[in-house]
Amino acid sequence: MKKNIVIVLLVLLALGLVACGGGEPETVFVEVTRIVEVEGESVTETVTETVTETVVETVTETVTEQVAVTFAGGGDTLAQVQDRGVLNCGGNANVPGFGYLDPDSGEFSGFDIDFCKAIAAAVLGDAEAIEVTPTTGQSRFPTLQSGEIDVLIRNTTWTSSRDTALGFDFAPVTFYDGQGMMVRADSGITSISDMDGATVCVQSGTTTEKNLSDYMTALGITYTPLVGDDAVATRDAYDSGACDGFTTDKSGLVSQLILLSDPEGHVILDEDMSREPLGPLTRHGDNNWNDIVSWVVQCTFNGELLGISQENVDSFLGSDDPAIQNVLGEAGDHGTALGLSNDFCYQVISQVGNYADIYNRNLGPDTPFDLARARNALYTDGGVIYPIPFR
Ligand SMILES: N[C@@H](CCC(=O)N[C@@H](CS)C(=O)NCC(=O)O)C(=O)O
Repeated sequence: MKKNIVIVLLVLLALGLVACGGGEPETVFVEVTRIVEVEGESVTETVTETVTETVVETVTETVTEQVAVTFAGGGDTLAQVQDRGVLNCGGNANVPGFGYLDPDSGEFSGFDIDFCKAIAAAVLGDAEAIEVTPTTGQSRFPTLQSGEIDVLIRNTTWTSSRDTALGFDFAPVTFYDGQGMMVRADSGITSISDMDGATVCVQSGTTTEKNLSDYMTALGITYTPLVGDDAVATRDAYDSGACDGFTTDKSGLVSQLILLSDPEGHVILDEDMSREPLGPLTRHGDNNWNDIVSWVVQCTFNGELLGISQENVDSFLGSDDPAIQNVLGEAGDHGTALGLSNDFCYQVISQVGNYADIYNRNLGPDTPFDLARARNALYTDGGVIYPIPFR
């Protein structure tokens, strides 16, 4: 029987949010609107934690609720971080290569975690002065809104609603991604158009859910979503055979693949179902803090372009090249303009590395992922990473 479920989550910040520029935390109301369209057979759909409804015929229903969220406002995040002596990053615990909590060591590692370390190196002079709060697709935005973390760096797609209504500002994209589909190698599925009637495992609170619906609708095929609350639940459902396909960002699929019980038995289809520009984000209301996060990312890009790596950075000190002097803080006031020391980018590169160092350490040929740079190569190598000049 034909069944389509489309869940659209619109989060609109109510009055008062725009006025949040000060340092004092305040409570605002977030209006959550979910539109559920169900066609066909009887379906029981949990719309929120507290609302369960049974739908027998085709309906379009809007459930609106007011959720109290403490919005930390803008404030002076730099001063707070420096007073605290620790950078609070929102991260991911379940995506090896990007953000992963090793259950044995209790340590976080990955590409996104390294950008958290890079900010700590720039702001505190110590890449290890970080505290990572693991977040799921659902929990990440309230965690940033409430001020529990200073920055969210966790495979999060830059979208217009997150950049506006949700009250965030993005820093430059650190990883250009696209949504993909994983299937069993022996399934005979070679493209998503072969998946009519399939069950697809997908995680809640993500761009992934909506993209899946849009993509399947455009192909004119039906499917049943099996929605997991976090990466582990979603992966486990697929691994147990409950779904024919598993969809998320391709970076996430590459990462989850190595955690399946039989990694060899699965393939990621070539198709890109969406654009997923992933990057760090900060709260509205603190432009300087967003500039700091942005210029830490730009520092890693510029380092790669100029050939300044973690290994050789000291050999560039005292260079005659103005571009290198500006990046390393030997010319210009690029650090003090941000409230940092002028050598902040030297600290980033020497303690954490340039973009290529970070990419290769976590995702490169010597890792289980061996992810080609592709779009994430510098523009000089055919990619779209285009460093903004320190000038
Ligand atoms: N980039 C997408 C998807 C991000 C996402 O949350 N992906 C999942 C699947 S890989 C994840 O990271 N889950 C980790 C967790 O819930 O622990 C977005 O920003 O909505």
